[in-house]
Amino acid sequence: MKNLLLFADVSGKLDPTDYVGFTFFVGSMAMMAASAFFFLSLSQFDRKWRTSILVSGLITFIAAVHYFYMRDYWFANVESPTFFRYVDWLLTVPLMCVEFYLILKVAGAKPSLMWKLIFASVIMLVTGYFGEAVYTTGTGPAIWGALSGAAYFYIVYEIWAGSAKKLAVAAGGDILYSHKLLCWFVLVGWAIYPLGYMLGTEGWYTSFLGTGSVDVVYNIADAINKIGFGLVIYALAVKKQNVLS
Ligand SMILES: *C/C=C(C)/C=C/C=C(C)/C=C/C1=C(C)CCCC1(C)C
Repeated sequence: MKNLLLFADVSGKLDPTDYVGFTFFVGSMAMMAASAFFFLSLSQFDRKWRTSILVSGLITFIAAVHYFYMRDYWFANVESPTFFRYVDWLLTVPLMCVEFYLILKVAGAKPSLMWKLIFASVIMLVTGYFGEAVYTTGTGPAIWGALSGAAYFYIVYEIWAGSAKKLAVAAGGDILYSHKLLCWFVLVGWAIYPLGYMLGTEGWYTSFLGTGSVDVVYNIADAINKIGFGLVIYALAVKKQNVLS
């Protein structure tokens, strides 16, 4: 029962200084609320935009379910739920890549663009998992983190300057504007994760921040990126729809 109590540590006591538990709790609520918002707004969009909004809702919904698990895991073990974390990312980050493709489809984006981004995101996350959960000693975290970072920079390059950028410029107007916003999310919002990774790597900064600090960073980043990303898509769909009606 004790892991059903809010902010309870292993002994079952309420702990108001458990910031990790608190951000897991708030995170799960925020993801649920965002999912309800996106799903309930679906019917007001025409078919062209419905898929994008649906994907926004799926991203926050998948995250919400994982947050419920991660929150319980944290309260039961007072340990980072790294495995659930990466399963969540492995499902939601590729969906964020799909969002880029969906909004650029009007400019002629081909599925190959989507697969390129998805492939790079999977490499980024699998190598990141190796560095965070498998090869956690010696040079392991640095090497796997660097590989993960290379895949991350590839995504950044592709959307900021590569073929995705060209399609966005060709589409112009609201699409270009929203694409730019999503690019900023990837450049700034996603950059929070490697910082969390470094904070969580044993022997780097854990001595002065303690265990769990990595989860606070990841939880804040997830809320910004998943919900913010979805809202950019939502705002774009609303703008486009008004133009049509
Ligand atoms: C909703 C979840 C999102 C947007 C997660 C994004 C995760 C990353 C951009 C993670 C990147 C990493 C690196 C670039 C290097 C270190 C290892 C990672 C996996 C933390």
